[in-house]
Amino acid sequence: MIGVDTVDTVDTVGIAAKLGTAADTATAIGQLAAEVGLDVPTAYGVQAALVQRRLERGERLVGLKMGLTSKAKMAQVGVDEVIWGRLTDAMRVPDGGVVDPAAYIHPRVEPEVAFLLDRLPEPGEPVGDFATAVRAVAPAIELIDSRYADFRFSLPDVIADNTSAAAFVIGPWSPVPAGLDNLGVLLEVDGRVVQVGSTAAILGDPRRALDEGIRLAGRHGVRMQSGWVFLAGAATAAVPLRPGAHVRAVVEKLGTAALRASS
Ligand code: OOG
Ligand code: MG
Repeated sequence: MIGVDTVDTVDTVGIAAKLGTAADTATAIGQLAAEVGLDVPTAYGVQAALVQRRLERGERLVGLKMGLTSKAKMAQVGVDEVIWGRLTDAMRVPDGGVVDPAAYIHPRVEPEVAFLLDRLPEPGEPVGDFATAVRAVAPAIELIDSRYADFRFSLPDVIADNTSAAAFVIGPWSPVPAGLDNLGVLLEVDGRVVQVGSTAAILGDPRRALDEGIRLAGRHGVRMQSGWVFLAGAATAAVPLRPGAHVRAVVEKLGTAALRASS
């Protein structure tokens, strides 16, 4: 169809409804990008429509998350491009809080570093002074739950699915430390260390994730706001969240974020 843009031929709202229902009913669906001809820009359009459904039922946008900013994550899911997604207030679980694993399809947890955003540069400008752009940093846990069967997806599939975002926990905020680029990261389940990494795994330095987030989200007209949370991406592979599990993410110098799964 000469002259017809994919954006016009793909039913972004219909695809978003499928993904939204999959999440609401904790029922996996098959991958759909290849079948409907979803490219990356259109997939971000589906993501916007998917999150719009949440906003229409009263949720608030509270931040952004980066995905696949570490090699460990890229290797785990077989997609090697940095991606970004949107966070709403309903996804936030208090530190030490409880989640019901049965509310998700195949939940996984991963250790992250969170930033509390302050004064951000104009679109297209580099972050410049990180301590001006970011008010505080914290250890965090992200709970991801791909809506696709077997946690398998292509790049446009995972973008459309809001980069598997499902829930997140932020530990105590600290002032921005001098260096963030080589802090030890542990993920513990029931007191046992299950993943070990370093913040260096996150694009060499998690501060780079913010530059990437501003650049990539800016392409879609999304501008981050003061007071928003920013998840820089997991430093290690994610692990399945089993009923009854006690999960802790420990980041050197920043402390611990914790989560429990009901049984
Ligand atoms: C995609 C989301 C990746 C991260 O921190 O790398 C992500 C997925 O693994 O399902 O959140
Ligand atoms: Mg993540």
